Amino acid sequence: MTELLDQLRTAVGDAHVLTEPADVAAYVVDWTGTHQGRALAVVRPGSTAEVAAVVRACAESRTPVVPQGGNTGLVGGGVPDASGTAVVLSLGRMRSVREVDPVAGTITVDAGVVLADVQAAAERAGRLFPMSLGSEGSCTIGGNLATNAGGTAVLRYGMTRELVLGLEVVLPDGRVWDGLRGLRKDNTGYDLTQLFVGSEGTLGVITGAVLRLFPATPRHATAWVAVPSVAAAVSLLGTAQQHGGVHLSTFEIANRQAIELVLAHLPGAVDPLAAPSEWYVLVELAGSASDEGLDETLESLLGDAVEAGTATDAAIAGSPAQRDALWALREGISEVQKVEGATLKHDVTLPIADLADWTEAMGPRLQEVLPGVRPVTYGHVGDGNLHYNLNAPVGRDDDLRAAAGDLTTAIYDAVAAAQGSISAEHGLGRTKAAAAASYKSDVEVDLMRAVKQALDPAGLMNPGAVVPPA
Ligand code: FAD
Ligand code: 2HG
Ligand code: ZN
Repeated sequence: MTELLDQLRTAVGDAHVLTEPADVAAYVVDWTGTHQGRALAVVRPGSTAEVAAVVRACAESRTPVVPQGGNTGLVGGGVPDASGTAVVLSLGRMRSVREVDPVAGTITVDAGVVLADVQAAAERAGRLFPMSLGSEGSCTIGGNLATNAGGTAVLRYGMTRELVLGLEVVLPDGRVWDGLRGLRKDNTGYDLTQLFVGSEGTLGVITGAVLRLFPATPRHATAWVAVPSVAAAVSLLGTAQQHGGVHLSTFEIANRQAIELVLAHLPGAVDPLAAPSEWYVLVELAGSASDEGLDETLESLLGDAVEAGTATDAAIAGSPAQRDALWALREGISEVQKVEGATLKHDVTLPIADLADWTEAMGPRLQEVLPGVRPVTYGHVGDGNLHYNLNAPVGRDDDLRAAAGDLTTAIYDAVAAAQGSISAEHGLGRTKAAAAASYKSDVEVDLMRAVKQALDPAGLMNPGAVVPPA
C-alpha cells in the first residue's frame, strides 16, 4: 500500500493525498449520515491527466475507486464501504468552465464545477442552464451526470441526461475517452454518453462535459397554492399545463406535515396563507424578457382552479424576495427533516394518474406497520415523482429504525404494483442496489451486470453500488 500511496502522491502532489482521519472524515460519511465508511486515502487530482494516472495506479494494484463530487448524494453511492480498502477520488479541484458558446447553446465544464457555478456562467453569457436542485450550492455537475439528477425544472427541461451532449471519461483501466463533442446529431453507433449518465461512478470517472444551454428566463410568476388533496393537485397540473403552455416550469407538491417541519425548523420561514391546508403546490411560470403576460396567466389559472375547487387559496409572489420565500418553503424540506430526527427516504415515481389513489392507500397501510409514523410527502408531482419520506412518531426515532425494513417493503411493493419505480432521481447507490434485484426484471439485472463486466471486468469502480449483488 505504501507503494500505491507513493504513486498517488507522485501523480497529484503530496498535498492532495489525504490520509489523516481528520482530513478524510468529511469524505467518508454521506449527507444523510447513514453511510459511514473508511478509506485508504482521499485523492484530489487537478486535471483529467491526473485522474487517469490515479485510476491507472489503482487498477494496477487492484484498489477500488469511489468517485466523489460534492458528496450530496442521498443513496450512499459517493462514499466507500467500511473495509477501508478503497480510494476516494474527489473531483473537487476540477472546477474550470472550459468554454461557453451561446450561439451553439453549449457550455463545456470540468466535472467538479458546482452546479450553481454552471448556472452562473450560463447567466453571464445571457443563457440558462436550467437544472435546479436544493443542493445546487455544493453538488457538482459530475455528480449530477453520474446520478442523472432531476430536480424542480424537469417538467420543462428534462432530467440531466437530456441536458448533456458529450462527455470526457476516465475508464476503469485509466484510458481517457474523449467524447466532448457538442453535436446535436451523432448517430455513430451505441450512445456512450448516455451509458455513463446515471452510472453512479460504477463505469468510469466523468472528468468533463458539454452541456446544453437555453434562452434566459428572467421573468417569473410564482404562487404557493393550497389544494385539498393529491387528486386536486393532479387536476390543477392539467389546468396549469393548459394555461401555462411552454412557460410552466415548476409544479411541486408538499403535504402539511412537511410545511410544519419547515415552519418549525427553518429560520425566518412564514406560512404565506391564513389557514392550514392538507396539501400545497408551488407553481411557477418562467419566460423571456418579452413574455409580459405571465402574472395574468397565473392569476387566470388560479381563478379557474378556485372555481373548480382544485385550489382553496393562493399566495402570489409580488417581488423577488417573496418568490425566494415561497421557494424556501419547498427547498428547505430535506434539511428540516434531518433536523427533526430519524428519516426514511423513498424517492418513487408513479404513473401520474395513480398518484392520488396510491397516496390515499399508503397512509393507513403504514400506520398498521408503525402507528404514529409521519409521512413527509413532497416532490415533483409534475413528473409523477414523490419523495414519500417518513419521520418517526414524535420522540421515537428508534422505532422508525426498527420498522424501517417493513415500511420500505410496504412502500416499494405498492410502487411495483402500480408499475412505478423505486428510484425516480436519486439513483440506487449502496442504499438500493440490493432492492433493485427484487424490483427490476431478471433480464434488466442481467443486462446491468453484463455492461458492468464489459467496462469494469475487475469490478474496481465503486464496488457495491448500483449493480445488484449476485
Ligand atoms: P456525490 O454525492 O459526490 O456522488 C453521487 C454519485 O455519483 C456517487 O455514486 C458517486 O460515486 C458518483 N460520482 C460523483 N461524481 C462523479 C464523477 N465525476 N464521475 C463518476 N461518478 C461520479 N437529487 C435530485 O435528483 N433531485 C433533487 O431535487 C435533489 N435535491 C437535493 C437536495 C438536497 C438538500 C440534497 C442534500 C440532495 C439533493 N439531491 C437531489 C441529491 C444530490 O444532490 C444529487 O444526486 C447530485 O446529483 C449529487 O451530486 P454530487 O456532486 O454531490 O455527487
Ligand atoms: C428534493 O426534491 C430532493 O427536495 C431531496 O430530491 C429529497 O431529501 C429528499 O428526500
Ligand atoms: Zn427531488
